[in-house]
Amino acid sequence: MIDLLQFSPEVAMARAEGVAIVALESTIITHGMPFPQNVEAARRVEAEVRAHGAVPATIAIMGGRILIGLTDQQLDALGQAQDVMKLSRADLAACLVMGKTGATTVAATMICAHLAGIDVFATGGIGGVHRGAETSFDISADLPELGDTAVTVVAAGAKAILDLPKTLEYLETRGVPVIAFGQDDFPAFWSRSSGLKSPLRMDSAAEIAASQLMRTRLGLPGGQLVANPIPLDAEIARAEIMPVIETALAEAEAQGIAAKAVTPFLLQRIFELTDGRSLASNIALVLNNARLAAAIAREIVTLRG
Ligand code: PSU
Ligand code: MN
Repeated sequence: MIDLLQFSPEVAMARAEGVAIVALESTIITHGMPFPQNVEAARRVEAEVRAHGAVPATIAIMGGRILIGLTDQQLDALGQAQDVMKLSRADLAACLVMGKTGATTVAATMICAHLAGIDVFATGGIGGVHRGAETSFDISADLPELGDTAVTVVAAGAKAILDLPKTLEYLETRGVPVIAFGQDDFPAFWSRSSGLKSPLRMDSAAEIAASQLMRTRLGLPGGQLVANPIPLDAEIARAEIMPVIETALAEAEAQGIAAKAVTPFLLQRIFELTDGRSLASNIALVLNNARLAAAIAREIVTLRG
């Protein structure tokens, strides 16, 4: 395994010294934000993790190896690369064997983080059950991954491009704790509330860390979804974002966008339709998640002693 994983110098040192590490995904860089804002945002998120006492490990696939932590040059190259594969559980092995460049989604990042012994992962939004899933069968592989792989994922909930009630039902079926941080409602990415109550609520990083370790003690596989509401000053009102989402969804349907292409298509259209405003909010919420993830990772290090 160790020759499949390639640790950046910074992450290798953190491992040697027992410093808390926070995993970060790369699909958000290649398929979630345009260049050059994507690379700039990725750097800011890494800096935020460092500023809060942990070391960032951005994960991607290059040259047949799983990179755990990217150097500045690798991050820059990834942010501009064309034809990067979007990797979920289904494609990870194939990408490694073919020696292609791949960006990891939430599901694939969880798998790689777990292999690298990293317990906590920060991102923006997770994939979920798409609207119309009863006919399209489009359910993100992120959801079953949360049921299988013991990593705590900090996200700002899920976007309303998804069917949020069905997403919560699916997570419940797969035994995934969905924990809203500091409020009762499940957040909806740009909005602090989805109008749905979160199954669980916690108000401290220590409790979230302790519950991940308790699950391990109980012999329960799988991770936790921490749903961290976007900061108030970065929120986009529901009334403003919902029509944009409806337009993007209608366009996706009219153009026959399907499978892996759905989420990147919707993200790009929403970015365009809000004149880039959605991006500023997106960056603010990822930074917020990076801070909470760093705090949880530090608590886990303390609890493990
Ligand atoms: N949702 C977002 N932003 C994102 C993604 C989802 O709000 O960047 C990305 C993540 O990498 C997530 C992936 O894991 O899309 C889900 O893709 P799909 O729906 O095809 O499973
Ligand atoms: Mn899908």
